[in-house]
Amino acid sequence: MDSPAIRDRTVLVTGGAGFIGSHLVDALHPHNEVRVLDTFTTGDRAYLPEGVTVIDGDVRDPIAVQEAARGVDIIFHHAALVSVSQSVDAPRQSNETNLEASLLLLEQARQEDARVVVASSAAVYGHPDELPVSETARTNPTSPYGVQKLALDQYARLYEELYGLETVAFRYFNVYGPRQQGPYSGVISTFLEQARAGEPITIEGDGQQSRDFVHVSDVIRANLRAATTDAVGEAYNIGTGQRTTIEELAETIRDATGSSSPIVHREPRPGDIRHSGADTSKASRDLGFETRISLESGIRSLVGEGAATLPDEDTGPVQERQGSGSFS
Ligand code: UD2
Repeated sequence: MDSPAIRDRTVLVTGGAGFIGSHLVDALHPHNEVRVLDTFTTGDRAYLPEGVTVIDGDVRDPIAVQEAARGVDIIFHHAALVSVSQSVDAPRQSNETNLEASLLLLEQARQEDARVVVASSAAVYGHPDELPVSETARTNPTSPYGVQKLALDQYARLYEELYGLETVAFRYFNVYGPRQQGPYSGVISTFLEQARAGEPITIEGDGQQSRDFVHVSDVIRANLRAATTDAVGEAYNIGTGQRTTIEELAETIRDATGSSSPIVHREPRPGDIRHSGADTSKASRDLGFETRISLESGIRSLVGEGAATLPDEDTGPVQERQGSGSFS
């Protein structure tokens, strides 16, 4: 899947200094006028290339959103409180950012007649009834985060139906890659950190639970597709279709790093989803979405981060800034 060129557009990336958002900014810059709206709470200015317009503000703030969205052609909405457990502890707080602010943004997009690509989540499915899970499967979120993402995903569809706003919702499975860091960053970055430090790699539960790990560069290509597709008003699974158990992942990471860390088990995470895997045939059919980065090559490139180009990669220049991957 070659990424269609997006050029000479005015683009807003909310959460543009964060993990997925900052890679998207790299892919869009410098051929477009790129704006970033970010609070820099978890995002990092060092990820942003020169020439990008930065609005240091909150997506809940109508003034900041108005300023950021003025005159834009496309909005990629990645600003969110991404922690599922935080949403369980403080549902209203995460609802404000994940849902209410998203509605504000959709309203602003109507004013500007801008296309909007929103970040939904595999969390909308909860414990899937069957695997791989397709977009027509029952949605049954098990956390406030999942409820918020489901509502956003449905609002995106409804805004297309009711108001003719061009929207696309992506239900991300487990995204990983360079720049994923911090306490809510996900199992791959946690295991990598543990393996590098020679500390025990901590599997929660028996390790037989499985996930569909998709590399952020594949996620970026999907976003670029969404910017130009005619298939709007739809939600799409974004994953690889391949499931990996957490135990296999721990072993792969230990081998790739050459670490002698022991693999240990601790208590399972309360409410953990047992298996998660995407049926990506809809995204493949409508968007021409195909993943390029296998989990093995994605992990290898993370282990050699900063040095290597991704083995399967064929687009874009090598980015030189801090923590950058090599794709665009
Ligand atoms: C992912 C998303 C989340 C939401 C959810 C929907 C990430 C980082 N999070 O949560 O935002 O969309 O999917 O279902 O992508 N684990 C260990 N040891 C560790 C850390 C994790 O064994 O040190 C296990 C954990 O118990 C779980 C699996 O690894 O079974 C994946 O955990 P995660 O936090 O990376 O992601 P997940 O699937 O809970």
